[in-house]
Amino acid sequence: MTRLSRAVLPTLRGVRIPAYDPAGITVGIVHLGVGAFHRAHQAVYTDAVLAADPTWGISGYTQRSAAVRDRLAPQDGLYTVLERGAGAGPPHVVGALREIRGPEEDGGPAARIADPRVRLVTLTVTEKGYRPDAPTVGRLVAGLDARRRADAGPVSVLSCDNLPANGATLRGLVADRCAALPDGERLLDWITTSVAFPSCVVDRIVPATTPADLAAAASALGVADEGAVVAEPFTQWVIEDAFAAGRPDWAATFTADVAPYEAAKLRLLNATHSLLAYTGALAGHDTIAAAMTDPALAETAYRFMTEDAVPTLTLPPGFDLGGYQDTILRRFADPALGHRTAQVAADGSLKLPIRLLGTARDRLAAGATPQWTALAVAAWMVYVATRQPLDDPIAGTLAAATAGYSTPASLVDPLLELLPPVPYPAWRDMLLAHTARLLHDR
Ligand code: CS2
Repeated sequence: MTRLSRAVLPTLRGVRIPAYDPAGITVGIVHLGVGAFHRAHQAVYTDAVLAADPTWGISGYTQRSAAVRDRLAPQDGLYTVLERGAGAGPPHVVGALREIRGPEEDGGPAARIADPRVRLVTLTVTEKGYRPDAPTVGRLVAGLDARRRADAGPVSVLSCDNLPANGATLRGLVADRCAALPDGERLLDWITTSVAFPSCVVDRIVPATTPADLAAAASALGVADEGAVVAEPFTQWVIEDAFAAGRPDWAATFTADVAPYEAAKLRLLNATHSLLAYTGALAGHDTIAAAMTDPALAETAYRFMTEDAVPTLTLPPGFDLGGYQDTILRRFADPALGHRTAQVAADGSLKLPIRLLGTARDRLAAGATPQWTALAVAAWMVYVATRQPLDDPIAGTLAAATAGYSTPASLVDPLLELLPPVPYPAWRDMLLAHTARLLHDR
């Protein structure tokens, strides 16, 4: 079958194609981590501005394997976003990704970051990418150093991952890395005056692409697309408008402070997602939508949000909380996406502290009993003990900690040691009660 490429664009029918000639676009953004999420989120927002401003093309670097490059390079970087679920639009071919390279190809992203035409570096490297031993920050710092030496001017670095204060967090990691370098002080001075780290909140559910999705793309397009991604119709991006060298005119929400949006998204959407992933998987559900068909789990999700998470939030003025919660539950329940519980359950050791433990601490400090939060963490504990091999950067440590558990305490206590502290005796008691019940029900 013919492959998607610039040459076949004019022959495609019933498909949205770029409103510009991809060959006429120059690179203004370097992106680290060209996974499905980037391709269905930031690249789509950028695609929409390129007809009016062709200077914001994306140069993408994969962070681990070069598989995405191998799939996109023969297609001139083009790929399709297939929307699934209520309100889905037609297949959409995106042309924003103008270059795609493996992590260390041509010396890695440093030379590109040092190009004066580049004014923005964006990242989607997941929670794992911000671990102190992860290569991402080193690559970014090398790029910023190359840019300073080249006198290429100010630049912004925009983290698009699900972390609290993602901009400030990344700035802190960059500063730590600079402090460990021989010439780091000069570099840090330059970064302080020339590099902005705005925060942002990203939202779109993008499951891992399956062979069946690629087959669906081929039949929709009439040509093969090895880079297609599947996404829900919903998409949202709230961005702190604090850039150092301009930015694309994305159809996003720009605001002075993203913190209230970020807490709502992490503590309502992502936390409930994790709750459903672990409780759903333990109940034998393969997908989040299947878990939502179980009335007890759907009610758990609703009560977790309402009773535990919402009281901890300070919402932006005029924020429609009821609508936000309903939309989340509706998105999770849409059976068209096939988002796997195992995918959301991955990397729990990094996700739980961000999504659930803040809510636990805030509620316990207020004298409340965050039962549903405890259920989510207990379900993770039972999942860790019973679903080997785990997909988690500390899988080995988790397996060793839970090997040979025989009682709730022998499961809960070693795992509590591996999480940031929630220093309230009631917390451990709740976890013991929930794990006892979950182990009994298995
Ligand atoms: C999910 C997120 O995989 C996960 O952990 O909770 O990827 C979620 O789908 C997105 O944040 C939605 O915006």
